[in-house]
Amino acid sequence: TWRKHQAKPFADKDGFQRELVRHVETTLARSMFNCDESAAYSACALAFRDRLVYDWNRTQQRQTLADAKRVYYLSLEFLMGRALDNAMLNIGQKDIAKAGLAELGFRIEDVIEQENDAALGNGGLGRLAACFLDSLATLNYPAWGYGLRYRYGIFKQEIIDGYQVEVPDYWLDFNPWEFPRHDVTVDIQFYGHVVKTTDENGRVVHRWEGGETVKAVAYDVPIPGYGTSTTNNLRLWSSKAASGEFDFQKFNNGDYESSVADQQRAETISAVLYPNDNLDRGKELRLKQQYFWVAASLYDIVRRFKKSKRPWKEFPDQVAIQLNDTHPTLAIVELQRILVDIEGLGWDEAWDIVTRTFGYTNHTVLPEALEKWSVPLVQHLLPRHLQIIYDINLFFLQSVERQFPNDRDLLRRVSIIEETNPKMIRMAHLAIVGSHKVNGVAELHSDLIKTTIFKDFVDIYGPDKFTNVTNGITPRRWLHQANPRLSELIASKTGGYGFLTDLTQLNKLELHVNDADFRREWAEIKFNNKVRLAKYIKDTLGIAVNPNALFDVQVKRIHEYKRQQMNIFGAIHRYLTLKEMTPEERAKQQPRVSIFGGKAAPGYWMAKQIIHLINAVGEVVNNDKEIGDLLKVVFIPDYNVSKAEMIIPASDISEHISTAGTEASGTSNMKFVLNGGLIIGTCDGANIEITREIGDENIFLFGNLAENVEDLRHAHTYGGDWTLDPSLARVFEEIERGTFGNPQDFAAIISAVRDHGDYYLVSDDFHSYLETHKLVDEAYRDKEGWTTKSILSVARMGFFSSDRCINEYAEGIWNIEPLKGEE
Ligand code: 26Y
Repeated sequence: TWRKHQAKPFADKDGFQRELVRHVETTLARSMFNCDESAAYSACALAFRDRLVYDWNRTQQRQTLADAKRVYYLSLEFLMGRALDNAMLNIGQKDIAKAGLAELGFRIEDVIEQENDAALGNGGLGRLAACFLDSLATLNYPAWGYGLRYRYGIFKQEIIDGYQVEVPDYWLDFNPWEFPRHDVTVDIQFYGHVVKTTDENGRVVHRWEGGETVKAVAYDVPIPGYGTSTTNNLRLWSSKAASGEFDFQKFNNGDYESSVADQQRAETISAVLYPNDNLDRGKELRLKQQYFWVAASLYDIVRRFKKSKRPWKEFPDQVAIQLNDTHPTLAIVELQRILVDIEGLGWDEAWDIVTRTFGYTNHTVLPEALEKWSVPLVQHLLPRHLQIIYDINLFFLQSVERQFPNDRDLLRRVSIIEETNPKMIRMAHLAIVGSHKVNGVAELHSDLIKTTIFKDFVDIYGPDKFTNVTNGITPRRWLHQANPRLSELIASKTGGYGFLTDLTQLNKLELHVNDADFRREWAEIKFNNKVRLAKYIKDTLGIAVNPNALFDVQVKRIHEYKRQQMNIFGAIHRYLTLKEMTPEERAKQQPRVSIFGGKAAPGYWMAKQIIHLINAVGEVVNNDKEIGDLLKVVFIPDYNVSKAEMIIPASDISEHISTAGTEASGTSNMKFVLNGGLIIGTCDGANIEITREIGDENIFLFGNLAENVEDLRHAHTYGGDWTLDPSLARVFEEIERGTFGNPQDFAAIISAVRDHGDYYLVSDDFHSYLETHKLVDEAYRDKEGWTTKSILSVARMGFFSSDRCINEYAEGIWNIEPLKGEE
C-alpha cells in the first residue's frame, strides 16, 4: 500500500509549484511573501531532491538484490560543480521548473546561480572523476564513488593589485545534496605498534595495537543519470572524534581544553582539500587523509561483500576498485592487511585477490607529481602497513630476480623502496605491483609511460598489463547544460537529443554544413555566448570587450608546463607589433581579446608571478587609447566549474600549449571543441587524437614534438646551437624597460627562460607559436571558412564522450555490466 505514496515526477508546472511552496513554508519555515532567490533555490533544490531520492533508493535496492559486480571509484577529488541544473536536466523536468519559477517571479538562471559549487578538486583529475560518475549512472553501471567530505573545497581566488589572494571556500552552510548517515561510521586507527604472536594453530599473527582512533562518518550524495532512473551513490567521509562530542573522562577531570583540542584534531583530517595540482609535498596530514578515506571505504566495501556470504576468492568477481592516481594506493595494502591479519587468509591467496581487484590510472609523467612517502613517517603513522609494504616488495623483487638474474640495477630501479636518506616509498610502483591493469589517459601519454617512467615494469609484466583509456567528458554538462541553445540546434538537425547519450550521432551535422540558415544560427549562438561573457567581464572587472573581436581563451590551473607565460609573452609581442604600426595598418588588424583564468597553488611562487604579469600587461594594454579594441587582456578571477560553463561556450579559439609530452591528456580541449571553438595547441595529450578525429585542417598545431624535447633541453643546458628567439628577446627588453611596472617583479619569469635552461622550451616554440597565431587571425577573417571548421569539428567529436571512455573501462578493466531498472 505504501507504494501509492511514493514520489512521482512532477505532473506539470503546478505540481512543481505545489512542492516548491510546500518546501518554502514547511522545510524552510518561511512565508512565500518573503521568498527571495536564495529561498527559491533551496526549495527548488529540495523539490528536485525528493524526486532523486526515490530513484536512488530503488537503484541501491536493485543493485543489492541483483548481487552484480560493482565498481568503486576511489578519488581524493570530485570536482562536481553545481547540482541543481544537472538534476533538472537529467530528470528531464527543467522546462517545468522554468515555467513554474517564472510564474512566481523568478528567472531560473538566477535561481541556479544561488548554489555554491561543490569544488572538491583541483583541476583535470577531479573533474574527470565527476564526468565519470555522470557517465556511470547514465549507462546504468552499478558504481559508487568514494571520497572525502572536505569542509573547505579549493580556495576562492581574489585578485588584489594583480596578485592572487586565497580565500577559504566554506561551502557547506546549506547543502541539500548530501545525506549524513550518522549510523554508517567506521573507526580508523593511527599510530600504535605491532604485536607478533602465534595463534592456537601455531600460525604467526600480527596485531596492530594502541595508537589513536578517529571516527569516519558517511555522507551520501545522489548521482542521477541522464534519461534513466539509475541514481548511483557518491559516499564522502567526514572525520570526527571517536569518543563522540568530547572525551568525558578528560572533561570530568577538568581538562576541558584538551578534550576540545582532541576533537578539533580529529576533525582536521577532512577539513581541507590540498590545493596542489601536479606537485607532491609529502605532508603528514595528507597521508592521514589518504589512509582515513581508504580505510573507511574498504571497510565499507568489505562489509557489503561479507553480507553475500560468498567465499573470499569471489571478491574480485563482485568488486572492482579503480585508483584515481596513486592517492588511494594504500587501499592495496589495507585490503591485504584485512585479508591476512583479520580474516586469516594466507599471504598468496590474499595477494591474488588483491591484485585481481585493483586497477590504477596514471595521470602524469611529471617527476614532481609522483607521490613518495618517507618510510619513517609511514612507520610512525601506520606501522603494520609498513611491514606489509616491505613484504610486498620482498616477494616482488624475489620474482624479478628469478626472471632477470643478476641485474642489481634493475632491482634498484623497480623497488617500491627508494634507497635514499630517508628511504622513500614510491607509490606508483606499489600501485603497479598491486593492480592487474595500469592505464594512461591519452594515447601519447600511455605510450610515454610505457617507454619512460614504467619501462622496466613493461619488461617484467609484459605489455598487456599496460593500456590506454583516452579521457572523455560528459556531453550532458559540457554541451546540453553549458550551451542549451547549441544543444537545441543540434537536436533540431540530428533528429532529437539522441546525441546526448550517443555522441557519435553528432556526425549527422556534416550533412548540414552547407545549409545557410543552419550556419547563420550556429554563428549567432556563438556570438550570443560571447555577448554574455562580455557582459560578465564588464560587470565584474569593468573592462569593455568587443564581442566581435576574436576571443582567445586559456583557462586551466597555472603551471609552468602549461605555459601561460608563453601566451602572455605572445600578447606582449602582439601589443608591440600594433604599437609600431601606422593607424592605417592598424585598422586592418583582427581585434582580439586574450582571456586567462586559473588558480595557482598557494605555495607555487612562479605561478603566482605569472598571474601578476598577466594582470600587469592587462592594466597597460587595456588602458592604451591607441590600441582600443585591437587588443584586450583579461584575467577572470576564481576560475571554477561554473565559470567554465560560461566561458567555454564563448570561446573562438582556446590555447592548449603545454610543452610536448607534459600534459597527460587535457580535457578542456575536448570541451572547447564540443562547443564549436577551435584550438591552437601543441602535439601533446589528447590534442593529437582530437586532430586525428576532426582533421588537421580544423586545428592549429605548432611547436616541437615530444620525441625532440630531451635533445632540446640538452642543448639549453650544455650549450650547443641554442639562441634566444629574437621576438622573445624583444618582449623581454620591453618588460625590463618597465613598461608593465617594476621589472624586478618579473625577473624570475624571464630568467627561467633566458638564464636557467628554459626547461619548458618557451623560446624553442615561440617562433612557430607566433606564426601560427597569424594563421589564426587570417582564418578568422574568413568568417564562412571558420564556421565550416567549427561545424565539422563538432560533428567529429563523438569519440570524446566520457560514455565511450567508461564503456572501455567497464569492458577492459572492471568487467562489469549495466543493470537497468524498468523505466
Ligand atoms: C600528488 C598530489 C599533490 C597531486 C594532486 C593532484 C598530484 C596530481 C594532481 C592532479 C593531477 C591532474 O589533475 N592531472 C590531470 O589529469 C587530467 C585527467 O586525466 C589530465 O587530463 C591532465 O592532463 C592532467 O594534468
